[in-house]
Amino acid sequence: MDDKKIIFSGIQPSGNLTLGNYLGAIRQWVNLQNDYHCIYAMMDMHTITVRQTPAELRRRTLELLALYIACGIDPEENIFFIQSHNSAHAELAWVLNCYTYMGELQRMTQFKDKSSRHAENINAGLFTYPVLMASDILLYQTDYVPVGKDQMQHIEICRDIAQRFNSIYGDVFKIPEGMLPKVGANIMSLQEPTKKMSKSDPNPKAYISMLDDMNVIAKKIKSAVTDSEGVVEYREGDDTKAGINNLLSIMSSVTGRAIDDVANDYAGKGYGDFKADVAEAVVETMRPIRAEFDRLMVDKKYLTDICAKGAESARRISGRTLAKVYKKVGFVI
Ligand code: ATP
Ligand code: LTN
Repeated sequence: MDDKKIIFSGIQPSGNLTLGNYLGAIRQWVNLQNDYHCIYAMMDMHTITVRQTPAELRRRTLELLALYIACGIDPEENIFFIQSHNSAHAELAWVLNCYTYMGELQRMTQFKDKSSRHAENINAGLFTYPVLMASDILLYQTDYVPVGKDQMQHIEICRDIAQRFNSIYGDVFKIPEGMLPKVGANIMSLQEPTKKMSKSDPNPKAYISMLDDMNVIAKKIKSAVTDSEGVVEYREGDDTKAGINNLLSIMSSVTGRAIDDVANDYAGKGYGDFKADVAEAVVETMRPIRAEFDRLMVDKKYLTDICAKGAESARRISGRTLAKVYKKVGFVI
């Protein structure tokens, strides 16, 4: 083994990926592939914490893989697999459930948020979701977990669980660190810009799906909620500017230019000009990804072969950690 560090991350195939998922997560993965050993999963087991339509879940899982590849993550250089293809995740999650406190899980923002949105189905899986996520990460002796800001609380609890386990049994798990993008870590809803852009938002105008038609993308950006001040200026923490702050972050993130630089271009101009330019920049970023995605989706076998090969590597790497855990807790192996 060389001394490259290990990266692990994943996304739930719970809906069409949004611009938030792309700018907050996937795009930084593309830049990591040369310098790290990268493992990315389609997190189907997490997805069923909220009710899914089985045929859709199956379709979206492969679409997610096609999107990873279309965004520029090379399947020859990185490991891609479907979480449910490696039973070690469920096995380690059971063990770690016994090393996680109810009180810790009750504090999780995502749990509070999802249980209020799905009040009819507050299931135990939703509650222990962070434990499965900790298992995902810890099984691979991960160094860094590139995610958007909303997931940092889950990384923290993962570190706490790992440290607790290590303090009892010695150095079993590597303690992972979260990795945030410099811009784009927190893309907000286009309709309620104080809330994060989310692929499961019931209002499709609130998010840009990576599978939206180009004219739909442009329309959604042009109808994004802003304010009545008419000044294109970034004001951190000012909720009345949340819409413009968000569009500036998006523009800065897709063009690679500093936020202030972008804002300077619009001194004395109105929101109409600004929104039209943001729309064009986003459309031009999405267009080639969409074309590549359409091409990849035609060849299902290519995609399922990648999953099969990935699952084999994932099982091999994670098997070592799971065996060590079983031995430490006293299971006969
Ligand atoms: P859901 O609405 O189903 O909870 P989601 O859109 O929040 O889904 P996830 O699957 O939870 O998406 O997230 C996948 C990755 O994308 C994570 O790393 C997450 O931090 C990142 N991400 C999600 N939404 C945003 C956002 N609005 N801005 C930046 N990053 C985001
Ligand atoms: N909870 C994450 C998805 C996820 C994940 C992971 C991300 C599940 N397991 C392990 C990084 C590492 C989410 O909702 N974005």
